Amino acid sequence: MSNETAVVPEGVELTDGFNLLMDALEMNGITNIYGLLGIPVTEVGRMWQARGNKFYSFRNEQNAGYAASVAGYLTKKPGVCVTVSAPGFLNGLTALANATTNCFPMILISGSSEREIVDLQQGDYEEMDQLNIARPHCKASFRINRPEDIGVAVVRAVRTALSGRPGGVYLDIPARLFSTVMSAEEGKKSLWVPVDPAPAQLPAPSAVKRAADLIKNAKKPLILFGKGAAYAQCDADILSFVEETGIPFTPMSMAKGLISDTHPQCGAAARSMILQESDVVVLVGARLNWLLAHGKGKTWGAAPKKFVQIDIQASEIDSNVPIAAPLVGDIESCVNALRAELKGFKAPAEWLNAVSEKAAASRAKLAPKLSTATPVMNYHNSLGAIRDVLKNYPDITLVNEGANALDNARMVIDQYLPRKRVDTGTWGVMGIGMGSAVAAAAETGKPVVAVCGDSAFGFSGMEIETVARYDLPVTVIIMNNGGIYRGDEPSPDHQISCMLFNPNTRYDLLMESVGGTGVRVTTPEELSKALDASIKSGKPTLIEAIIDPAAGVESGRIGNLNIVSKVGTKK
Ligand code: FYN
Ligand code: ADP
Ligand code: MG
Repeated sequence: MSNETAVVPEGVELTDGFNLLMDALEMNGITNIYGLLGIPVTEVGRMWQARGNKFYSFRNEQNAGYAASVAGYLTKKPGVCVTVSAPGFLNGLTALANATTNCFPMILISGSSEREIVDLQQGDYEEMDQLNIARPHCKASFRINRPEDIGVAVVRAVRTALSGRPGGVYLDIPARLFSTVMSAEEGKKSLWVPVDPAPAQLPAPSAVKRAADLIKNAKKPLILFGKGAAYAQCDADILSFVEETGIPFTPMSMAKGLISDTHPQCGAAARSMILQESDVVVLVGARLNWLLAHGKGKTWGAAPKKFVQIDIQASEIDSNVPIAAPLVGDIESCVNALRAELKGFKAPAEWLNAVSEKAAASRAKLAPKLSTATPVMNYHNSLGAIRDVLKNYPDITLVNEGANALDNARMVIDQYLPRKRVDTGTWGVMGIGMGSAVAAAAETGKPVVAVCGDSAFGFSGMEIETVARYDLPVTVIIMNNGGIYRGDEPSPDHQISCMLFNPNTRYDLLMESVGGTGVRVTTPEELSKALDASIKSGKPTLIEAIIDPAAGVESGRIGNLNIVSKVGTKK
């Protein structure tokens, strides 16, 4: 196949790779690009903005990529990240791999070196075989070599990112292609929009009957929603499924708010009890991975457990334990097929009552801790203050990362609406905070509150300049306990402990230095006041909440994963 581009006759109107790429993205409904410019993609940003579209320029490509992936999760259109070659591509690749793990649709577009140099390893500027390095970490990796192929490449990238299990796609564009010209008329003919890029996938009627029979015979059924159910955006169907059947439910962290945490059938505050005592568990867009103890062990109790699993990815079924009733298809089709088959079914009322009682007891036990004053704020009374303010703003997007800052906020802060909580996701990634906050503000147009541990914030902290530069309605709350996990680790002779930060760090002044508002608070009352004022202002604000260095536990609620030496330090 010739790699030569047809010679264009004199006087014919021309287009080029830059414009064809932007035409194709616009045709697919992309308006926001997240990225960091430089050789050879700088003009992409300028020309994208010249077309009246938004380009959000970051300080590190990893954060731009996190933003693009969250844009994909929130909009069901692929989030687009643009980077330079080699190091910029590698920074973006971390976010692309994370998007693929989280099942968020995202397209990473990186400039790259010319094939004739890379393939002979002749040492080009930022030379790297990006196409092949990306391939194992995303759904698909494509390279475009001719301008007339840009259309089909973008269509393939969009369809691959959105269809089936959503995920990341890499588009590799060798530098020269951007400025390669071709006839504008021929170029236009090479572009198209994919028809139904994320087609419904209906479950087999036999599978629906098998699942419904299992549920109808359950004494203690449970519905467990994952972020796949939140992503599906069939919220009314999901609520009807729960209320028609009377089955208690519990959400994984990013599915919180799919149905309000205050719903009478919500068993989130009775998590251990419902996982251990349920006899049939309906997984809806949730994987039985490490977050669910791989479906076995004491988390699930000793009694035999039967799983119904709704998932669009057939190979996810039986990934960890036997699934008694697989329902392979898209969540909307599967849930509605089940509803039809379960017409008239109601779960045993005594089971729902037992769940509600346990949940109410847990909430009542936690409540006083959320308002008990302490000499220095802890996670409970600081998050109690945040919760009470956010109760008044249900459509705010809460971004959450950290260890104790994550685990305690997930427990304390109720969510009322779908897709209003974005957090560390399946990998438990530190550093998703600022990119997620920028994307949530850009895509929803509504205020965002990011509750970050001081360690987690450090991974992407320079992006507060990005937040301030775009004057976004983002409030960053840093739970500053002075270290990773805790701030009171004893230091060895002549060193500062590897787990500590400078206790006098003034994160509030950092935000002021980049043009935002910085506030340092030491009490829940000050925190409430500053948070409410910030949300009302709609301006970029950082609130540094001073937290007791002795508060928190190593690794938060996943301390069971910690590894410690059995023999101690051998000098
Ligand atoms: C929950 N709970 C509550 C409430 N909500 N009690 C009172 N009121 C409310 N509103 C109870 C719940 O029933 C549990 O108690 C407990 O609080 C914790 O609830 P959670 O967080 O839902 O459950 P758990 O056990 O922590 O879930 C396991 C997990 C979770 C692995 C899914 O810890 C998680 O998502 N961790 C993410 C960790 C991570 O990614 N960290 C980032 C890297 S940290 P019991 O029912 O009594 O058990 C780097 O080191
Ligand atoms: P959580 O961590 O919240 O439990 P996971 O990310 O583990 O959620 O699981 C999400 C699952 O949802 C993935 O297995 C993915 O294949 C599936 N999924 C995503 N979107 C859909 C959809 N529209 N229909 C069906 N399954 C989906
Ligand atoms: Mg900390």
